[in-house]
Amino acid sequence: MSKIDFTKEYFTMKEEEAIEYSKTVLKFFQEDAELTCKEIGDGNLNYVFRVIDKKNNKSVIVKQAGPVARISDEFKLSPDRNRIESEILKLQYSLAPGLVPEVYHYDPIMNCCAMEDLSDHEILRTALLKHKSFPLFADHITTYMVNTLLLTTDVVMGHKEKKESVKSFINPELCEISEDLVYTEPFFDCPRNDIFEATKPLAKELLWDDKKFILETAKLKFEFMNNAQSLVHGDLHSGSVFIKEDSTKVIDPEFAFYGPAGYDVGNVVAHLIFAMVSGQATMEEGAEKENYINWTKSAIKDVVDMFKEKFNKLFHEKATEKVAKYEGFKEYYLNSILRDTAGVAGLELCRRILGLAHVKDITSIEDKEKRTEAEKFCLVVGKKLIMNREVMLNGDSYLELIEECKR
Ligand code: SR1
Ligand code: MG
Repeated sequence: MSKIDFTKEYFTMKEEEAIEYSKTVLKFFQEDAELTCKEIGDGNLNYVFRVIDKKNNKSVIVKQAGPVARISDEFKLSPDRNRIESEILKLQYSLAPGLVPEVYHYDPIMNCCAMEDLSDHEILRTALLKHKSFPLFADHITTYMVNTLLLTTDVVMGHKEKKESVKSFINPELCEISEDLVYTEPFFDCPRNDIFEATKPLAKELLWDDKKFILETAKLKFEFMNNAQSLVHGDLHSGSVFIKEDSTKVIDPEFAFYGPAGYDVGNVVAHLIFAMVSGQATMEEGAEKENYINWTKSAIKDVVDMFKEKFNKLFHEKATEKVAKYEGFKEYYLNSILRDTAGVAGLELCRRILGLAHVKDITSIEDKEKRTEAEKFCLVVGKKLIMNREVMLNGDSYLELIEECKR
């Protein structure tokens, strides 16, 4: 019997309590286990405990949602997001086998879940900061995206069942964060923005003062809020991916909701662009740099092209909706996802430079001039992607746009 009562009232756990929880509630370990625990969360919102039994070589992850975000207690968030995350992980585990960790347990009182420990993997962003490349990443992540996105649309699902799913994954608080931090605040001089001093004049001249551009960000915001197309991950950046050479696992879908499928694809593309920009700014000239930059570019191209190819195939195999099979519909539908992909990639590139939540790829560039140059490049590429989103229909169009922005 535990001295701590985990069944009555929610409280935020410390490492010792996570050990006790794993023993008495999860009953995950053997009697003779020698347990240690470390809080390893490095995201903006939650607490992540890794509990290890060295003696029997077993481990588990306990992830708990706190009542406020770690990045700032301005964000008061319902810990129910942990339910959304657990349910979605379970659903995605069946839609995209092998590409999502296994969830063992969800606890609606402690607002935590227990899942497979992936400590033989590494967070993709951390690996990219060490300039490691992953030739299978584009293949894995496009399988994950096509399966989780297309199989949750009205093209495939029964429409009543899909509407039930939309209801159960309604996620207003986390969506509000994205509506504010991705779609609104970066595009005016908002007090909550966190802008590198040398970048601010360009933000004003290139983005804030351009009314045509600002209008496009508004259109994209309404697309995000009103297009309940697919069950999206909602925060698919390189910190939400665990990776090793031959395996990719997508974690952290707490921002998930029914939104535009291109939201996920655009995030993946944007964070590969951040990795490329970071490598350009920080690596010494030579073969290692050339290989790494070439890999980031091929990954950008492959993500778009493989997504298209697999989407077309799965659509053909799984579409159930009669009208979705009319000639020309698949092309129309896929092109609208590609348009959203480019728009979201552009927004993400701008918001991680100007808004509240940054990315290490850029903030770890120590040389001030190089960081300013990198930030400006992201803004220029971001704006172009948003303004040209209708014609960003294949991987090469991304590489061409990136090259144009270098000139
Ligand atoms: C208050 S949360 C800030 C950011 O962290 C998350 O990972 C999302 O990207 C969010 O926008
Ligand atoms: Mg996260």
